[in-house]
Amino acid sequence: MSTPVVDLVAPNGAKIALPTGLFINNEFVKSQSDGKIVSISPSDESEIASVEAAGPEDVDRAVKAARAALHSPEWGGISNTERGALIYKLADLLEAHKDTLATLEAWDNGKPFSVARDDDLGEAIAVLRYYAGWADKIHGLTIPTTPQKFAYTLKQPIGVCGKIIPWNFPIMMAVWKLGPALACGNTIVLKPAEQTPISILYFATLLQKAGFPPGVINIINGYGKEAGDALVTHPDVDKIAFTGSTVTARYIMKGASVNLKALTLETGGKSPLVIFEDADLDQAAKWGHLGIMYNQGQVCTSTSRILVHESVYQEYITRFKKITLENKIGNPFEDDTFQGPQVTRAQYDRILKYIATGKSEGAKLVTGGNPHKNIQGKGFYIEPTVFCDVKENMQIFQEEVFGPFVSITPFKAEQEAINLANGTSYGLGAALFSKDIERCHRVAASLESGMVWINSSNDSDIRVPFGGVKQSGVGRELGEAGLAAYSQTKAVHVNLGTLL
Ligand code: TXE
Repeated sequence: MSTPVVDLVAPNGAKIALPTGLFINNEFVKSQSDGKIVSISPSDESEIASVEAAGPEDVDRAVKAARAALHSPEWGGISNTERGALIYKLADLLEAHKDTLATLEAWDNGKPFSVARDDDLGEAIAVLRYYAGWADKIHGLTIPTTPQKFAYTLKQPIGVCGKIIPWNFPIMMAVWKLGPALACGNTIVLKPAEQTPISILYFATLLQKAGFPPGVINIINGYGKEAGDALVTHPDVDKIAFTGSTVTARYIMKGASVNLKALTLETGGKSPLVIFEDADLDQAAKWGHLGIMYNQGQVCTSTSRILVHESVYQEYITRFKKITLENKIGNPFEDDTFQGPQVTRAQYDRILKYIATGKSEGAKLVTGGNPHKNIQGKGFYIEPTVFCDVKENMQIFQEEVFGPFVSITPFKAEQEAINLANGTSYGLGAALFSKDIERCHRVAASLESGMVWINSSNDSDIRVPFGGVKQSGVGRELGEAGLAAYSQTKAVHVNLGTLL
């Protein structure tokens, strides 16, 4: 049964016709379990729209559609170049509909509209074009063995890929996972986060327009414990790619064991930023601020622990605080807003709890530490919060807060800084500032993380692998490495003359 399209008028005046159904087989359909998700604006806590939420029967329907599409003549039977052309087409459509997608993103996520349009959508478009270009450059090898044998490998799709994404970059996370999977010829069932269900529905209309055959990409909004769990444990899903919390990743690993699914997991972090005594302090303060406060602090790679050499410690704190106080907190649709509200009340409450923990653990509050009062007195706004004198054994040093919240800790020597940087269960990103090139490379090699930024922070690039070590994840996304997660290698042995 088809589902209603709602006519929305966004806070910036944009009029948007939004489908509300589950997107299965290129149609918007009703949930068989009658599930619903109500999307809430974090800026003023008003209701935006009610959309369908999938139950296990809907997940099964979407998986069947993806399975049927996998070897269909329209998808499995076309050339890699044609698949690339479809992905290019999708990128062009995203570009043409950038403002609408950014409006929906800012509305239910709370991020500034300009960030959604220029950064999230800009990157999503670039990722699609990057992987579209790869589509017909993925190939196996011939392998010399003996004169009696010809051996070669084929790169084949993994199959039906379940994708579970978070709410901090809804469209961008979807595209990070769709781009390489499509380039390798897989089919997809994507479950967005329940906190941000609307931009992805508009995105689904573009999949129809781009001309992807039915069943190749299915998008089912739903709750983690229902739709997410049903996808993870479904026996006909070949792979799960997940971005979210480490706790959920553990459930996923267990659930996926039912049929030994392939896994890519990108989880949390508590990434360090180390500032040595010879650093350019001005640069270190600017990058350090952006590295944690960008996107309301809701970035898995945020450099949320700043470690500063004692000789420049006070000066660094002064400069960091100054930048923090200069940035505007407020309405995501105002041009000069740097920080919008946190995504949900749950995240807002969680951050306030960590602020209370920081105070009770004896860390020194430099600035912030309270809800931010906006004009209407509504919305999930928090003052950017800086704690200094944070000790390694404190909870706020060890646990991911995922908000505009940073801890600053002094150190005396290089090895102490490395030990502190490596002193958590996470290993996603790390950054360091120094003018000593030898030290930069030495320390980069010693940091337990999947990525290191030297003299910057969170300066990732779609052509470079992204992912973590330790409890920050399994596998890599982006770049050529991101393709490895979406094809499997088949070895073919051809007997050229050994008679039995
Ligand atoms: O994450 P969840 P939440 C971290 C961050 C944040 C915390 C909690 O610290 O404060 O996680 O956020 C789906 N089976 N990150 O609760 O639960 C869920 O529906 C299958 C870091 O939002 O991990 C959503 O689609 N799926 C992070 C996705 O998992 C399940 C981004 C993420 O939700 C499931 C987000 C289940 N049992 C949060 N339970 C990053 N790495 O960028 C939930 N889900």
